[in-house]
Amino acid sequence: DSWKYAFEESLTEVQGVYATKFKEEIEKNSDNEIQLFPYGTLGESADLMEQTQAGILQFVDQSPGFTGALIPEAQVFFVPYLLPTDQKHLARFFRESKAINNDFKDLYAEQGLELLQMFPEGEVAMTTKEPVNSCEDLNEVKFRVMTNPLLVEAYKAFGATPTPLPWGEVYGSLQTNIIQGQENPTFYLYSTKLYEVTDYITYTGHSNFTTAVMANKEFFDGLSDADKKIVQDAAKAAFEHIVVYQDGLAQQELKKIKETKPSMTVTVLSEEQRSCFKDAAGDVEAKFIEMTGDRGTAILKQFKADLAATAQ
Ligand code: 6CS
Repeated sequence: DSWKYAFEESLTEVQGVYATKFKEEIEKNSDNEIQLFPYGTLGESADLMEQTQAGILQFVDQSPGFTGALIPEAQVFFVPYLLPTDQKHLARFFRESKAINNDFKDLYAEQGLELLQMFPEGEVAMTTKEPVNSCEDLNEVKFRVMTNPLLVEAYKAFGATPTPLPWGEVYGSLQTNIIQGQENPTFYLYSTKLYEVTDYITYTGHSNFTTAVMANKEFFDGLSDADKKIVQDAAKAAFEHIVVYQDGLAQQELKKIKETKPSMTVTVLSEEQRSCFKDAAGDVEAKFIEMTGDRGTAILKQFKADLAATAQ
């Protein structure tokens, strides 16, 4: 059969590297064929999700940043400082976490989606037009976030004026000064040329970009057991592939940004400078619980237990 797989990035960005490996594995191990649809071919992230739920697409990569309204618990990724910055710890967490591999699977299933894999895309950095050395510097800054209610709350707690926008509007809105800041992992700042429309990169350590690959559940449930296993194994193989692929990627891409735009100011905030961002985390966590009730509380608890269990 021929299956369609859409994602939110280009073929050479992390989601594209994942999708390419997934396709290779499927095609190597079965007679099925995967057709890849990178960002821009089928619409914004929300459009891809609609098409997947309608069964037009068989596979989709949608980041929790855009899944918040559909699955409120998926907003847990936006509680600041919940995820570690250490890549090895993150990989172990995504590989072994019960919250990720069991609990979230059930929540996605309720929405007609078979969750295949969640994976990290790197520490998120803020890029802005003015320097950011503390929360005060975000005062009056219209800061673009993905369309996720908890991310809006996080940036409110950081002191900014959060502006939720789909990805396609970010570059132009920075260019025309409708927004003055946004956050994304380092590789993406380079690949999408965000450095052209912002002058400061700031690392606060508050978040790691997470994404999720899933299948239309009706389609997945209709597969033979052998095909189900091929799909699941391909998702795992692609995970291990992008973990290795991302080793050193952020440093490498940051170097390219500095070479291309020597005037770019890059700052890693000190512990002291981070304190107001860290202080905001408690409020955001409380908001998460307010938004998601008992189910969110249970996920958060499991998440923390899994993070502790995979710490070394
Ligand atoms: O900020 C965004 O909207 C985008 N960022 C990444 C790293 N991937 C896709 C997403 O649409």
